[in-house]
Amino acid sequence: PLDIDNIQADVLAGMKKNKELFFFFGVNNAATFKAKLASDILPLITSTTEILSVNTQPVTAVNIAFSHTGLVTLGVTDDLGDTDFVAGQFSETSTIGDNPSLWDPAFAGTSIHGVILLASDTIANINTELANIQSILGTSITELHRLQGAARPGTEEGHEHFGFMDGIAQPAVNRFTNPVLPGQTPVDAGTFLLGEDSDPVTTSPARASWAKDGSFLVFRQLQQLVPEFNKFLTDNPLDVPNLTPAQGSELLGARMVGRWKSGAPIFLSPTQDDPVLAADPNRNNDFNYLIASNPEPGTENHFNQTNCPFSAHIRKVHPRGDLDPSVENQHFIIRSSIPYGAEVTAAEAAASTTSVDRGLAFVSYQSNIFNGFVFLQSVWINAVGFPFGKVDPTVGVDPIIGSEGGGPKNISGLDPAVFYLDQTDPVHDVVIPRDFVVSRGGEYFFSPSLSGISHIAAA
Ligand code: N7H
Repeated sequence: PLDIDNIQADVLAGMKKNKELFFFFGVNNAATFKAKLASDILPLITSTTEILSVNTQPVTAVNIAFSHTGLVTLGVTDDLGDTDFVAGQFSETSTIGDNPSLWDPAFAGTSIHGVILLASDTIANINTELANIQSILGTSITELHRLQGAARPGTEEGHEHFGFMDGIAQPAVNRFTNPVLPGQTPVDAGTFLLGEDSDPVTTSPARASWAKDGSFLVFRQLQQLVPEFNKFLTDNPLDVPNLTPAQGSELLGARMVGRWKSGAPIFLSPTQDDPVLAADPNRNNDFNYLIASNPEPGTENHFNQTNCPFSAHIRKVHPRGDLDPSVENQHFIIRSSIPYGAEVTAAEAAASTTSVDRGLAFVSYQSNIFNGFVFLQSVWINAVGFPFGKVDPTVGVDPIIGSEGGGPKNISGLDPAVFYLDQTDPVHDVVIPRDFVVSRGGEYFFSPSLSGISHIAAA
C-alpha cells in the first residue's frame, strides 16, 4: 500500500468535513516561518491515515501547500519537474480561457506563497485553529486572501450551487482505493503523486527526491451565477413529447451536466430522474459511452447522442470510451472542491440576477499540472471540436464551465428531439448567451508529503 501516514489528507481521501477555509498567505520572514513550520505547524498537519478513521480525525483538519514563488522564498529551488507550476496560474490565463480582468487582485500575480486548508464541522472550530496558526506564525506571514467554503444546507448537502450532486465520480487509485466501485477506472498512483508508479515525469527535468508522495494542488475560485443559470433553463425548456415545460427545463440542465440533480447519469436514465439509481454507488457510475443503447445499438459512440450529448460536462471532462483508454487515463484528476457563498436570496431569484458572491472553491490534485487541469481546461473543455471524430465536428465548449470569451456559445446535442427526427442533421445548436461560471482566479500549489514539509522547513 501507499505510505498514507506521510501523504496529506486532502490529496487522496479529501478532508471529509462540511466546512473548509482556504487561507492564502505571503511569507515575510522565511527563517522564522521555517522554524515555526518545523516546530509547531507540522504537528498540526493531518495525514491521510488520520482522516480515514473517525477515531483519529482531528476537530479541525489542517493541510498546507506552497506556490512556486513560495518555495523560492523559502530557499527551495529544487526542480519539481513541472513547468506550469513554475509559471504560476496567472501567466496562463489565455491558455485556460480566463479573462484576467475578472480575477480577484489577490490571485493576479505571483504574490501568494502558500495556502492553508482548514476543515471542520463548524466555522467556529476553523476560526479557533486559524487563530492558533496565526499566533504561531505571527508576522512571518501576511494574509492575502481567504475563501470560506461550506456544504449547502439541508437536503442540498453534497450538491453544488446549481443544484447538482457533486463528488460522485473519482478515479480509483491503485494501492489505495478499496473497494473499487463498478465504473471506476483504476489508475496508478503516479498520476496523482510524484514519484509513484507511472509518474509521467521520469526523465529531465527530474523530480527532487523529497517531493515523492506530494501532489500538485490546482485551486480555482469559480463564481456561479445561479439565478441567471436558472432563468436560462426556465426560458429554454427542451420541447420533448410528454414533458411539461418545467420538465423540459430540468432535462436541459441535466443534459448540460450529464447527470440529473440527484446525480443519476442521463446516459442510464435519459428522460427522467432516477433517485434510486443516483443513490446506488454500485450503479451510479457504471457506464461508458461505448455501450450500445437505443435507438440504434452500437452507434452511440460517434453518431448518437440521444442519451448523453457529446458536449455534456461529465463527458467533456471524462469521455468514457470516446477515446482510447491509454489516452484517457493520462488525464484523470482527483477533485476535492467545496461550494462557497450563501444560498440564493428571494430577491436574487425574483430579479434573476446575482448580487451575493457564490460558487465553487475548486481543488484538483494531479502529479503533472499540464496532464491534469490544464489539459482538461484547454484541450477538452474549451475546444469546440472535442470529443473529436463525432458526427458533428463542432460539438461546442463545455456548457457548464466552457468559455468562448464570456459571450454566447453554440452547443450541439443538448436537444434530443433533433436526433429523433433526423440523425444525419446534428446542426441544431442551443445558444447559451453567457458564461454562468466565471473564474475569479486561482493558483498552482505543491502539497508536499509530511516528510517533504520537514525538508522544506530545513532548507
Ligand atoms: Fe465538474 N456541475 O455542477 O455541473 N462536475 N464542475 N469540473 N467535473 C462534475 O461526478 C461542476 C469543474 C470534473 O468522471 C459533476 O462528481 C461545476 C472543473 C470531472 O464522470 C458535476 C463546476 C473541472 C468530473 C459537476 C465544475 C471539472 C466532474 C458530476 C464549476 C476540471 C467527473 C458529479 C463551478 C477542470 C466526471 C460527479 C466523471 C463532475 C459540476 C468545475 C471536472 C455536477 C458547477 C473546473 C473530472
